[in-house]
Amino acid sequence: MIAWNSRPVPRLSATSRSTYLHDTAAGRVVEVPFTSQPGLYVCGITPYDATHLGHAATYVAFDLLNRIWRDAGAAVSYVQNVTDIDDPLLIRATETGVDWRDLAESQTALFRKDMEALNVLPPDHYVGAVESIGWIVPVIESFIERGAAYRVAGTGGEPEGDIYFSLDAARRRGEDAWTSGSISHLTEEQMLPLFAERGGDPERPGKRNSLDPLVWRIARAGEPDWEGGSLGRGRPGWHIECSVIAQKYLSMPMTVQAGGADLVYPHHEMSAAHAQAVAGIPLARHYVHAGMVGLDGKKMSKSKGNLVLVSTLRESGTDPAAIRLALLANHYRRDWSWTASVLTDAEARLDAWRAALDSATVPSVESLISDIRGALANDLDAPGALAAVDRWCGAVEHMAGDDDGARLATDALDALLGVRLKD
Ligand code: 5CA
Ligand code: ZN
Repeated sequence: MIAWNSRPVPRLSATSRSTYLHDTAAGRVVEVPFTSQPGLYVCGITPYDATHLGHAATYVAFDLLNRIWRDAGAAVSYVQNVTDIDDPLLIRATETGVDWRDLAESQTALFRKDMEALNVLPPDHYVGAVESIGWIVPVIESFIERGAAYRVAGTGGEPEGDIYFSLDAARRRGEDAWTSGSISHLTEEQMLPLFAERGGDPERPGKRNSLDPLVWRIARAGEPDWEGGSLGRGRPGWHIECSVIAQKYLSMPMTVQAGGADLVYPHHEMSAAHAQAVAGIPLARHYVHAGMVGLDGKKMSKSKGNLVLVSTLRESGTDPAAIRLALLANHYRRDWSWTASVLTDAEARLDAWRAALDSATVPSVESLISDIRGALANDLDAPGALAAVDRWCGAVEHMAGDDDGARLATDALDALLGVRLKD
């Protein structure tokens, strides 16, 4: 798939340095030493309600990681998927009477525009589930051959041939480090309701373990299906999609697997289990998760009818740089709620920064850059970085003179925070 366009990123002079990130699997902030070619995978959208502010907050958060790695001189490999075939997409298409392909295409197009407006750097590989099916099928075939996956009989109106990954088989092979709470640290009792809520089917008769995830859904009348070799026609499960796409484009283990906290279990744990079963190598060195964004204290979801879309704000004339600043004002790991004042505060801040940067006599830009870098390297502390810019802007003197400093500061805000004061 084609990603979106990147605005040129100003280059600042920099030296390599470590980043500190909260790793969900480790349960604490860990040092991520500098590597010249880090790999980053951020789970992409299921294209049916793009792009709400929760999605946007997650992509802006990991855009900061991409930016600070690049600033430190790394050649980042960034991969993102689009879940362009899955049950929720088909359900929405049926509900709205739209062809699922048109829904996916139009929502992905909208997402691209939103990301570009928010100045989120595009992934190097932007990959759809549909275009990955040819790589996924042989992986599942090899699971079956090695007893890592099994077919379930047709029962209760379901056809025969759905294929599930066997957690118990993985456990017997000693791969349970990746299947039993290694990332989420949940007990099986805690996993069960989450598994059911997040696309799993614990009650499906014939499964060996109720937490086994679907890897291949055999063809059904009225649903799209693809050639599946010895699996039979069908379509892939969700976790195998991200696992295979990540393994195709990134060297394993990748540096950081990222997404919202709703993906810790089962999605990231199962994707990691699949990767371990393929190659005996962990999927990622670190698993990093963004908090959930709500609206006025409630979870933002289509079913509650309380989605705030980036495109709606843009259409009503909101400056995308203000939306980005509003998202950055909340630490990525917190759960927080969008309110009208989050945006008005960001607009006021943007005006203050623009006014300060119009001035010619600015305090030391080196200290500003080092404060922003320091804050971001400390578990992507964007609010800390914004506070440093606020302080610096407060010390600007409004006098005529040489404006090289203002130019450098403007470049630094663009390169490190992705906030463009001028277009
Ligand atoms: N296609 C899958 C990932 S492979 C998916 O979760 N799609 S999504 O459209 O539901 O979400 C896209 C990304 O936004 C995911 O990383 C998800 O964790 C994140 N996300 C979804 N809702 C929120 C929210 N309310 N707050 C923060 N991040 C969110
Ligand atoms: Zn994913």
